[in-house]
Amino acid sequence: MREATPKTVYLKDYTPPEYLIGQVELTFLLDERDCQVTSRLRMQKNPAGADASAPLVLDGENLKLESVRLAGRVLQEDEYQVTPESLIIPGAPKVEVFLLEIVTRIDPSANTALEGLYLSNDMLCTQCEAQGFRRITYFLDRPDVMASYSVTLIGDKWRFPVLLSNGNRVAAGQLKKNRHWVRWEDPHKKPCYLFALVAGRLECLEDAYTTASGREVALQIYVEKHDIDKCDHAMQSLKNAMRWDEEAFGREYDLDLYMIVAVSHFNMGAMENKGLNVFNTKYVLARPDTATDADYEHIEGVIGHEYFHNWTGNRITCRDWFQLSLKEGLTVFRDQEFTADRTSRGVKRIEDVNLLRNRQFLEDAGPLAHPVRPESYIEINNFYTLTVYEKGAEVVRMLHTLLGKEGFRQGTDLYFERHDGQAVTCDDFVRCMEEANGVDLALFRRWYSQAGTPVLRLTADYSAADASLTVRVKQSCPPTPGQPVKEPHHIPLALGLLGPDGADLPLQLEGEGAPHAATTRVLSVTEAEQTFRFVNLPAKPVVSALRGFSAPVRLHVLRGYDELAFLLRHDSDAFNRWDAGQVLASQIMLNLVEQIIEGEQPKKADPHLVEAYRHLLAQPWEDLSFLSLLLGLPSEDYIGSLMKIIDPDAIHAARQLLKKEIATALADDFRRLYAEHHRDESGRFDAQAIGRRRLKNVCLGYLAELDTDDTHRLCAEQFHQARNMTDQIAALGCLVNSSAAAKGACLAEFYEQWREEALVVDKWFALQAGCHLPGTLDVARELLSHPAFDLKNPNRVRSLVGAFSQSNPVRFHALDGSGYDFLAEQVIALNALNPQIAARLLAPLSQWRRLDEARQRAMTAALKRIMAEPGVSKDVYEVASKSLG
Ligand code: B3K
Ligand code: ZN
Repeated sequence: MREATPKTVYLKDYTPPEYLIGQVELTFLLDERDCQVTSRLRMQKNPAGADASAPLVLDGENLKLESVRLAGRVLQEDEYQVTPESLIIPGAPKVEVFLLEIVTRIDPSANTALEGLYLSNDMLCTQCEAQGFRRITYFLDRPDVMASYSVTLIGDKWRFPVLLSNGNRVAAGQLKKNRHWVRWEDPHKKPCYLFALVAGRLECLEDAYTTASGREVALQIYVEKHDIDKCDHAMQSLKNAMRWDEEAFGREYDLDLYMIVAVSHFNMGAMENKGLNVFNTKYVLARPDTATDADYEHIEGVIGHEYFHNWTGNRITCRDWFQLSLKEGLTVFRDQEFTADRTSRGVKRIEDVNLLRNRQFLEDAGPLAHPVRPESYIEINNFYTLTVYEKGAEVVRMLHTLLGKEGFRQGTDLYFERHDGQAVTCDDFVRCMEEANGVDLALFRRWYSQAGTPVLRLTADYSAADASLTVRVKQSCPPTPGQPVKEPHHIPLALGLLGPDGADLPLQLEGEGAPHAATTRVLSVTEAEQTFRFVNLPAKPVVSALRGFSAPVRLHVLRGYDELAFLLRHDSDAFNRWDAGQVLASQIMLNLVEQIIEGEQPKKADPHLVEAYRHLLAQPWEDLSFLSLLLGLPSEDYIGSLMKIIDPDAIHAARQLLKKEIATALADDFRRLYAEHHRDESGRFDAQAIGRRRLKNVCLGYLAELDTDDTHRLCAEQFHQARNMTDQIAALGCLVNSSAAAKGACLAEFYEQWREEALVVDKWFALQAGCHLPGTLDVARELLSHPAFDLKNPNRVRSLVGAFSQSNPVRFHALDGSGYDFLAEQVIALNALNPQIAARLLAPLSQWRRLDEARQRAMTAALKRIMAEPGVSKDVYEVASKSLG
């Protein structure tokens, strides 16, 4: 147990900084174990500070302080105070500008938390967001302190031939004892969380980009030597992103150089440091034989995301960390739009909503729920959440929906013009949207302050007598921690009406002279209950509501199987078409779940889904990726989220039964489509080839459910013949989850083939940990002692422990609690090494209230065991204590 309860930080306590830093000069004497950092800060008291007599308090953690010099004079030890988290200088000048020089030493090799300066393989690199800079030197480590930086890196020429930092490389030279130095200057003022340095033996892929206004930008991707053949896709993605931001948002890049470095040890996906992005290798490296189509798409998305931060995050940053969604929600929205424009808009929307509903909705319904703009935190790293990122992006998307494309662009233009170079708030962003469009978004702002997923209930009554349809909408929002009562949200409800032939009908509201120009219109729902009356409808229409998932809400519309099948067949809105299939499948599965819970052994599911799929498979299709999604069943987690008390065993059994039934009934169709689309197009990444692979592998997935010698052969054949990772891993996944005798041999073969490719080895771990068959926990435990397992590498931890606890509900929730024990043990081991990753891994245990009593006991016991650990980090403490409630 911790000795003291860690401190909570509140948004309401925000005050401007007491001191400002104008210029920063940093000199690093680089060494893996003993790195000396000299920091020269030009500072002054902030006239806007709240306390004229406040001492200078600099943040710092895990630093060895060597000396402090103020205005040229070395301070004596009684002139400053050092605490575990700060350096306090009471005598700092109150009026004039002064120079503060601090020398500290750090040990990057001991830094397993991967925050601050650390060692990844043999490379030195940094991660400063949110509060890692204070592990490099004493500083005002907060985003509203923006300074210009000059950085000199000094290191051994052999160990660190490449020396990188933010901005432009302005000077370099040789030193004695085989050392050299490089100086970097960043002309743009920035908060310290955007500082970066990288030093190591790296190879570089170079290219160039000419901006819309004709400036030349050098592009460089740095990787370890053996990875240089896997950078082409990342480079192309970067150029695509740069062009897209010019076209879609009118934003150009602002330095002469853009660098990306890929590192193997990284807590998150990537980091947008000014001019020097540091990336998890997972989001850079790709070759057709090592990366799947999904990997390729994610790489382009993340490269885009970090690039887009240059304007939404770097040029305009956050005033404080409560405003994190200002940059993250907006930038996720931007990367979603980028991918939508580059691939298929409908498919991208479905994938994004799937993530939101499967994961963010759970967060919003549990003890860790928080608003998009949180009001308090213990550890800010715990708030890089699906709510801040994905729901935050939905909030931005709703503004886009309400204001229209043009209005939204006027809002962002004003935002960039007004706030360039500033550290601002979510409210500043909304104000730009309001002012550019002459609208009042007072109610809309509740999306930033209220947690929880609103529920929208919709009923529609048709009157043949006056050819009208009355649509009634009721909204509510469940209580969340600290917010027992909610005000209504401003919900953009995009809606269409389908006629009996499935075609869209003209939309005319009562009182309007003519129908609306478009067949989808956005209704503004702002009250707890509202009614909309559509007229001129000679026959009863079917309502297609929340088209494109126009708001992050749970929609309830009472519909029969026939109406859902009708929408799945006809809706012109890609998202709603898919969603009708999801609702149909969910209802059928929930029915099976109920029967199983009541002790009946259902043999058959309702035939509506099979028939709907049969119809889909008989159609000609342009977008095969879309068809693949239409054929996908809702996840076990999603079905669980629809139940009062989750029964993981019954859900799994029901889903398996339905899958097998579909496979049996439609085996001929799946075989035919498989044969039609199975061809070698390795290395082709156009929409058609990707669509064919996707559909072919969905067919293979269903066929594998039959679990016969014949299907085992088919999978093994694909596995052995595949020349691209999409096909190889899909086939291996089928084998691992089957009874095929060959699966052990195939797994071993795969490992031998790819043992040198860390990212592929991650897939090998994840596949085994995600296997839904009994015995998986034993396999996972054994894999902990596999020579390739490494608790210090977050990707590896996620691929084993994360895959087991987050993608394998039936084994994780084993009734005897063994899955929870496994997770608790790993969280405890990680707590000492990497608290950020430990806290993230532990989140599934927060869902304990949704399960039955026996599981509740086991889950809370696991949480208590974690809390009782001596030395529990504040990251883990916050998640575990809030989970227990
Ligand atoms: N801004 C970084 C996240 C840093 C996480 C710190 N715990 C990645 C991104 O969202 O682009
Ligand atoms: Zn981001």
